[in-house]
Amino acid sequence: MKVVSSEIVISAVKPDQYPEGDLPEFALAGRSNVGKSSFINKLLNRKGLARISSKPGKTQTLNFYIINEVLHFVDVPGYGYAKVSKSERAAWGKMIETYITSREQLKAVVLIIDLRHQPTQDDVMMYEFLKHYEIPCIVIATKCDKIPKGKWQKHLKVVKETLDLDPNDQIILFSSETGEGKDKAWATIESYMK
Ligand SMILES: Nc1nc2c(ncn2[C@@H]2O[C@H](COP(=O)(O)OP(=O)(O)OP(=O)(O)O)[C@@H](O)[C@H]2O)c(=O)[nH]1
Ligand SMILES: [Mg+2]
Repeated sequence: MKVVSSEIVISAVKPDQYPEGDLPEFALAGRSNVGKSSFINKLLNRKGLARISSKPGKTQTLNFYIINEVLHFVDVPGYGYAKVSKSERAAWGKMIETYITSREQLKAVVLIIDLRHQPTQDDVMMYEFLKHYEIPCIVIATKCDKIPKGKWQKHLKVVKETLDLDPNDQIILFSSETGEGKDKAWATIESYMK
């Protein structure tokens, strides 16, 4: 997709704040600090639209972005950040669950995984949660710039096996640094818009 416009619509914490209308929507999920906001910025060719931080836990609300007036991206707070209280974690769980299970416009979740490491228990739980609710999933194996190209396939295999990836779900090698996988990510997202 050639992006000609992108802007934030709203930072929401509850359903009555979600944007109205029926634009197809794609939500970003993944561990805190894995690169969800960087993925959005790379796809939109915008350096600072989605907030990025060296500190985990930067994104704390559901941030809705509108692209070319035809679709929404939703930046979701990351999971697995240790310095979060039990009550904050429960509030996060509730917010995500409400969004994912009730949002009819949600076409697919873009699950961001760090290609360098085996997916964590939280990653596996998130993937199983999505499969339980029959939400299509696009897995983005990011930070591939940190791994020599000759090892990409080996790492990809570990990610697929650990998640027990559904053959219907795409997995894409990606880097927000180099732009690797950007065209494939867009093509896959567009295939879910129809
Ligand atoms: N080398 C490399 N670094 C990346 C990549 N993607 C993200 N980063 C870095 O990883 C850190 C976290 O990126 P964010 O995009 O803020 O991560 P996030 O998942 O949105 O984090 P939270 O909002 O805290 O959940 C930043 O320092 C980014 O520059 C990538 O593809 N390659
Ligand atoms: Mg973020």
